[in-house]
Amino acid sequence: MRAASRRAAAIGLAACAASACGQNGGNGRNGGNGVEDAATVQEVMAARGLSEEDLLAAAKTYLPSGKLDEYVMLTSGGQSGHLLVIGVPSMRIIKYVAVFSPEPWQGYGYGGLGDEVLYGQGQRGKKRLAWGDTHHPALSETGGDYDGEFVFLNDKANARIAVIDLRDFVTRQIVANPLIVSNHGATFVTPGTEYVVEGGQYPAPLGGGYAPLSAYEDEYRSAVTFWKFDRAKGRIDEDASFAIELPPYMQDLADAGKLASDGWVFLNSFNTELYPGTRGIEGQPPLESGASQNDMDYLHVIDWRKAERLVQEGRAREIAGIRVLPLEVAARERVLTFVPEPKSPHGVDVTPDGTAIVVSGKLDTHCTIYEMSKIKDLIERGQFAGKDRYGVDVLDFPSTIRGQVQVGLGPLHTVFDDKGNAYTSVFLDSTVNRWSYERLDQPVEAIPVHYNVGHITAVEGDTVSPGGRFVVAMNKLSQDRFVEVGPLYPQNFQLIDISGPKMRLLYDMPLPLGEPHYAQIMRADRLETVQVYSPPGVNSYTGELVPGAPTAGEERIERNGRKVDVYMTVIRSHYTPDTIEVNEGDEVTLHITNIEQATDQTHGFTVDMYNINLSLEPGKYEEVRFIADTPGVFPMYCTEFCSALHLEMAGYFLVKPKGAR
Ligand code: CUK
Ligand code: CUA
Repeated sequence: MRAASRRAAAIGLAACAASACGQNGGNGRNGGNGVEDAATVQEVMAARGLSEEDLLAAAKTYLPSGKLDEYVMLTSGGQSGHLLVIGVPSMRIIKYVAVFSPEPWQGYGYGGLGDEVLYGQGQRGKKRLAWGDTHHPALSETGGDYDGEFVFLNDKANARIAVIDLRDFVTRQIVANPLIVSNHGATFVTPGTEYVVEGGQYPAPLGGGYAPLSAYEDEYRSAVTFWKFDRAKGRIDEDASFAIELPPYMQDLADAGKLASDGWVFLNSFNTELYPGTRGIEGQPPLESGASQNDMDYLHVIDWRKAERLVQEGRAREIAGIRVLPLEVAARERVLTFVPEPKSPHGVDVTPDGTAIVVSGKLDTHCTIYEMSKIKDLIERGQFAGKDRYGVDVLDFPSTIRGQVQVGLGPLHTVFDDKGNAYTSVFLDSTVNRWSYERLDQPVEAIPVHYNVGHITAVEGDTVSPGGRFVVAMNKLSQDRFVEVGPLYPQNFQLIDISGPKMRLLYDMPLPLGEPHYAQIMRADRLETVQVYSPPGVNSYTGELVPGAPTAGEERIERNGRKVDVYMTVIRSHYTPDTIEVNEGDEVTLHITNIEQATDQTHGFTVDMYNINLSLEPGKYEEVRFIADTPGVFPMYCTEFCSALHLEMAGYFLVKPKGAR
């Protein structure tokens, strides 16, 4: 027994299984022996047991020092509440962007101006929300292509949406949806980013409040919200936004139509059984099985342009401050139409040309491909197969489809390339399947992935002009892929080369920060970022120059009774002033400008024991307000190694105890 497993047993954990023990202990899989003497590629291959295919994969992903990635992948950070930026094809992590959770390196949530975004505008309920369950980032689009300006991100757990500005990758806005209590079909944008779409998931009384589960069918509802995006301001305009009331089915993923389907939004659903769980009644099945009885659920087909018009005509009523188009109006005016979809679907994805909608059923082995022209035609002609219990028209399933493609067990999500191919993640089979969405009779090619792939993402693969070349399988499980680090495993992102006639696996990347769901891959040259805030004194959370932000020569400490205002500048390698003395109980406001204008000259700032930490990028302004309630001597210092005299970049914050002379 190896020492490590003896210790694990001794502390009451299960001794690691044979497979795991072998793995960390040099079973040859990390194969390094002899490589130090290898002088040629052939010798390295022999020493490390690499095949030609391995070398090819390395050559396709490796970037020599100083070379940049062609693409950036923006991925949700799952339960971490962050957004991640990863270079493709190198799969190097470039940045975590703090969105719904505090992040000390970025000084987000530790006393500075980011607190207003994180703990101010994004709050709802009585508990302070300090995390998000992020699923789907959506890059802003112009004409159905990514434009590199903004990215939106949802928080499923608290029904919130964030706006991140891609000029500096800073979260500018968090909007809480007062109508619903959870979302999932979020975020998705219309092709011109007119709206950021947020579909609800678990129904509840609209606008909050209580209703017993016995009133589920009558009083519980869902909604899809169309958040109006004001591009010039870079903000969601809540007053110009609206929602559509939906039946209390559990809505799942969404996608916006484009080109041939522009003006429409598609939203999946499950639990058309309207089963609310056991309600504590003995013998009732759990929600899982109660919600999986019907053979078909409803694809929600939403005419958002018509909805927008009806709202402008005053047909909405206001709930919790949002204009909501009532379900009966949406049904009568055919803003909302249903198309049956195979049992408990998950992903709904519109093809690049907008002519078809691919729905993948978790409990079905097919992808169902709906034809937009058929759906539109039937709606226009008023030809319906029936109505649901809420009066929504239901189309005839066979009349709406282009066809079905058998892909395997548990298809989830589909993305596209530039050659008319679709790529579907197949969860239970653990494969990525390539098939033609134009010629449904073409054979399906499968490549195994490791393991249990959720979402899948392709280069610009959900736009009107996909880039091809790479797909990333976002796998849920990673056992036996990486060195074991305990029972919580990373996710495994696998980079797949799709450029050739056969798909090839290139790279495994552990993703150890939450469980990302969706990601988008964009050409890196679409980004136009700022390197410094100029002129100095910019609040990075508003993007605006702050009047009165301290500049060189204007540093001072102003006292007004119990209020102390400190106007400080920061430059290599000192704070001015570097001594602040206040009295216990004083209300202190620090106004700090990093007056550096040189690239990459970031300083940090902390006041020890006061839970304050700031990141001061060149030109950034920060403001911290707090009560000096703990007397004592507290070093303030720079938390970013910025110069040879970084350790000297410090000072003292002194709090004189009450009654001291
Ligand atoms: S997802 Cu949200 S449960 Cu398949 Cu888009 Cu992971
Ligand atoms: Cu400034 Cu370290």
